Amino acid sequence: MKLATISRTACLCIAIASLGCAASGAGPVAGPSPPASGPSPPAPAPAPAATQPFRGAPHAIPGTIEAEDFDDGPGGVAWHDVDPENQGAPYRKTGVDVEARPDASGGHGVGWTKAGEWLVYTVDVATAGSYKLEIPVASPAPGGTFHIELGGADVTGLIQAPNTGSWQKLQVISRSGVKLEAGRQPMRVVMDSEGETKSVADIDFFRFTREP
Ligand SMILES: [Ca+2]
Ligand SMILES: [Ca+2]
Repeated sequence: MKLATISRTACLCIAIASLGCAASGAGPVAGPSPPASGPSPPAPAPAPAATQPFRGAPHAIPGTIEAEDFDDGPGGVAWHDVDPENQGAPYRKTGVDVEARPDASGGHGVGWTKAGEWLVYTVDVATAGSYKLEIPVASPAPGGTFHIELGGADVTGLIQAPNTGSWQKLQVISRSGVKLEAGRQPMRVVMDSEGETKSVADIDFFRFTREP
């Protein structure tokens, strides 16, 4: 029983020492909470997600927009790609698959396109009105579908990539009567479905010319 007594005494001593420590202010002392001075200030609003035109200037319409010259910005903002790697040429450091090809305008195009992917291009439309749109694509079998939005509106409807005979053979597909509003705005190319190739199509550029 003597042991138990000592033990109890030791516990009491430790307890008293702890209290003494807390009371002596040897550590940081939590004082009373300051009186509430009203609601805390609102957190600063996050900056709006924005993209920057590739090479600094928006793409002019009428004009040609290289598929590989999508906006600068992070994934999910300037582009979306289903795999994080660039499967192709080291043209840019993003997840978008850019291919080098000598038959393409600018020596490059976008390839390995998959449903659900999209690309944003800041454009500046000089004049509102009706435009013809031409797009060179390549696909060795019936390809998938995609559409193009300007200022958030679908201006093309679904565009079907044809069988051009080979990944190495570009064929220009076109749309007439594409109605555009004037001014600087985002153009978004959206990959909607894959074809027999398990891809949408290889795409070289988007060319807009004014229609009468
Ligand atoms: Ca990729
Ligand atoms: Ca190109």
